[in-house]
Amino acid sequence: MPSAKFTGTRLPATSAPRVLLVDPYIAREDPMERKFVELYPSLGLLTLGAYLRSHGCVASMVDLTFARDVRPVGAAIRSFRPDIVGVHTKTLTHRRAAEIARLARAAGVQSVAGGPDSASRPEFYLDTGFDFVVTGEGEATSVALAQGLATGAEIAGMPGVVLRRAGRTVHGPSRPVIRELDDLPLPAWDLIDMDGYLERWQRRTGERRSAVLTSRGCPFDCSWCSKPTFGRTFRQQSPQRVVRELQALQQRYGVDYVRFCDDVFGISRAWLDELLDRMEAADLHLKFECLARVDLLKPDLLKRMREAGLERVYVGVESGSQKMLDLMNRGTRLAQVERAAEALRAEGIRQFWFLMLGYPGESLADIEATLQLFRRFSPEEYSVSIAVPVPGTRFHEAVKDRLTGRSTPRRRSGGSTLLYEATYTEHLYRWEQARFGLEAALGKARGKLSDRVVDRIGHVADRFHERVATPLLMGDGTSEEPERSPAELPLLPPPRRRSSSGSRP
Ligand code: B12
Ligand code: SF4
Repeated sequence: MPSAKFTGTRLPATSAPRVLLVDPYIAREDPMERKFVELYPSLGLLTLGAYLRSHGCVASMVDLTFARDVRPVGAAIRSFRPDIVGVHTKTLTHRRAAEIARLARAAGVQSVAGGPDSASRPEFYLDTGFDFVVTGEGEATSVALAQGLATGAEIAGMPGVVLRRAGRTVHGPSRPVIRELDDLPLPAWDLIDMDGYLERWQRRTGERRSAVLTSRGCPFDCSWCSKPTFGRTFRQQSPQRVVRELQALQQRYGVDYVRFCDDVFGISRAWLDELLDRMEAADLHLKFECLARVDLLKPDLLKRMREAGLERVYVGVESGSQKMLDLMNRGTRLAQVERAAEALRAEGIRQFWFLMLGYPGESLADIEATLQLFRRFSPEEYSVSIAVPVPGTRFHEAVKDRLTGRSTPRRRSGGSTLLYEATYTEHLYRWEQARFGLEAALGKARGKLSDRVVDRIGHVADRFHERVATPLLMGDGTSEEPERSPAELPLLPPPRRRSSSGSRP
């Protein structure tokens, strides 16, 4: 399957390295999947597959998304006989990844981990049985690794590779990022069961939905955001290249709805205008959704985007308190949130808000401000989670002496596990989450019930919250954190201030 484009040292055809890529995510094991997670294939693995092929390797892939267990990996190792098994990692799937590393080892095949989780903690993955961890962008490193193994070259010290030698962890230097994203081949969709994804979407929504990435990285610097792979670099594909990918998805797979998966979509207005022009000129008639920054969502742009097919926008609102937005180094103003929410409503575009509770420095008054903002704008969809201190972030650095010892959120808790000793108890944050649930339900009930009844229920719930729930759930000896200015709060090396704003993926 090696294709025409090749820039490395070409190996004799017979020795083309064989790489088996694995996505260990099993949807049926994920209780969140039914509620929130929308299924899309891993674009990282599909791009790796295409890149490996175009650089003289033979690539195959096992996507466990629709599987029951890891057995398809064992079968593929036997039939495809790879030289190396490469596993995509997220924290959520770390146990499955370890199981696959063991399977590979038992079959006498070496394994390599790559992706956000192994990039954040390579030692952990080497401990669980992987021979190598690739950090940073994987394209050039996987080709170098596969070719190095095939030719018996020394891997220790190879850029982007972490491994063990005589019990010692050896980190290769970091590899420069790919400057020109247009040089990357289109994702190798044929490596997976695209119809499995598309038919599932069609049954659920009537649309054939797929994901597209137009950029890598994010130049902003929110205190809790982990960016192990791309760091603060930011690179974009050209609008022409994006349209080529959209056309390929439409022509080959009948895709009619696209999720732009960029951390922040359309950071440059000029770029976005050109993309919209080109989508129009290509007569794509696609519907789409994206995640955008609130200060980007200007009324005139939203009108254009809606006319071009925009249906839903994910907005990282996070908090209704300016003090908290500043502590998070979001760079956003509440006034921008309000203007964006109004403009989205005016254009009839669905809004999905991300909200966060439990960030250091947050008082009950700040939570209340967030609830009031939520009440005022009543977004169509939302997710309210308890802040997770991810290793490598300034938030984690600030609370690392106060971690509860739980390593990851319990999935069944729906993003409600408190992983550090915050101002209040986990019960209190869960109660606050429930209040957002009630608020959303009351919002939906308006129109069906009279406003008087809805207001009455809201009023009773507020009284219960103040008089019963809060005193009960504050925890032993925990009292409401006194109001302090952000400068007084115990937050970590002060972030470099930015003039621009950002939002969470
Ligand atoms: C799009 C997206 C989604 C989509 C699609 C998921 C999918 N199937 O990939 C949806 C919305 C479904 C989703 C869901 C979830 N996501 Co998500 N998602 C993203 C997002 C924004 C982009 C992913 C992407 O395409 N990146 C671009 C590609 C090119 O990068 P990449 O995948 O990292 O791959 C490169 C390298 O990492 C490396 N590499 C990757 N794999 C491998 C394997 C090998 C062998 C090698 C050598 C190299 C290698 O090479 C690749 C090319 O350079 C990222 C943030 C981000 N910027 O990456 C979060 C992110 C990956 N998601 C995250 C999370 C937590 C989730 C959920 C668990 C959230 C939830 N609500 O439950 C679920 C898990 C579902 C699942 N299927 O796994 C976290 C993962 C953190 C972690 N440590 O685990 C991220 C990093 C966001 C964050 N900062 O918190 N997600
Ligand atoms: S804007 Fe989004 S991706 Fe960028 S730093 Fe903030 S949360 Fe992370």
